[in-house]
Amino acid sequence: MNEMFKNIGSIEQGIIEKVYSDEPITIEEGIYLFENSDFSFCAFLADKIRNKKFGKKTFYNKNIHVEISNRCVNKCKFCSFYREKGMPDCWDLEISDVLKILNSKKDEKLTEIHITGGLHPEKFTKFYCDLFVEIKIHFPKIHIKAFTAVEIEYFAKKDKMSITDTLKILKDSGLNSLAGGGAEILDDNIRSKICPEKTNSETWLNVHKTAHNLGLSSNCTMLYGHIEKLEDRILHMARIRDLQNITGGFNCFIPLKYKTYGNRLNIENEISLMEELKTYSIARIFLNNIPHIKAYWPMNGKENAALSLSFGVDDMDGTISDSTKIYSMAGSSEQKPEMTEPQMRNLIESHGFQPVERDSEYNQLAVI
Ligand code: V47
Repeated sequence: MNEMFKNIGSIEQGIIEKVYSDEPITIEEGIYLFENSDFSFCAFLADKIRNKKFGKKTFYNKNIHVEISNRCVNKCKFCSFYREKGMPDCWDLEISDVLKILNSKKDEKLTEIHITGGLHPEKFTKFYCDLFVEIKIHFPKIHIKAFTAVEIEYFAKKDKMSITDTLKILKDSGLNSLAGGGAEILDDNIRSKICPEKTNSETWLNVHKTAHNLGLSSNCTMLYGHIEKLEDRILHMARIRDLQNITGGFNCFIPLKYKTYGNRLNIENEISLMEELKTYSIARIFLNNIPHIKAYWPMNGKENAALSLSFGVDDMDGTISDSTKIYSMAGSSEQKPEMTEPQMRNLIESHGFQPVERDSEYNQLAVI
């Protein structure tokens, strides 16, 4: 046991013992970390876990995020992104537009396209199948990570299909994995206040379970720093940890700090950087069965994302290629989110870590 922890209480002792022997901490211990533990205690343990798993390695990929449309039938109160048809900043890409974007980035040798958007009132599953088929015809090697559980449920309802069949036909058309959004906080009371029309918690989990059973891996997120209590963050992570124990299909967990600009949730202040870093640390400690913790830099900024590498984070998402607007429209400091590969590597190195290019399933592509 580390000398540093000689004079601490018995709850902390119990947590340390579990962390050192790779055992999950309990929900009560997780809540205790948020409510009672020092920032430095959480940071120390999260860094220990990160170091044991990956040393200084920090993963990134060469990717592009394409938001195919910002039309959406849901009106989530935290969302700054959706627009009605005809509004000046409403967009609606066609398949040819997506191919044009990919062609314009040919020199960047992208390995992944991340596709999401709103719940489009007029498009059906077939449109997205055709999109995937066309992408794979022109870019056969690119990994298609697309859609959240919320979109999958919407497509299934629109086309009167089961979740399983919807996922199967998308997979047969080229879908390789699911994105982690739409989880928000997996508590239906909180959801009724911040996103009343959205997929409920059980369905969100069930879509991921079904995807994992079909051989599609996925990510998971947590939108925090709004009306939820600290314990809700742990209860959210516990539901994810439980599903991961069954399927093992989640690749990474992405905490997304609520951004206040341009939406209707009416919360004045964003949580502090300290709280953000403590949340990353506790996620790393609590989610002992999720391989990676990702800092999504278009949301919290390059420097803060790089700082989080010392607080349990080991993944920086990717180079992004300036095509995502969810966070610039919500007031992020990154108004044109794009990094070249050398810039990404420099950022990671300048914080004392070792950049490692990965593919979408976290296989290492190159190490220097
Ligand atoms: O589901 C929306 C969140 C998510 C705001 O899977 C907001 O690799 C903060 O899920 N403040 C979409 N957050 C983005 C997402 C994502 C991003 C990067 C990588 C991956 C992945 C997934 O963004 C939404 C919602 O939880 N969000 N509005 C806001 N104002």
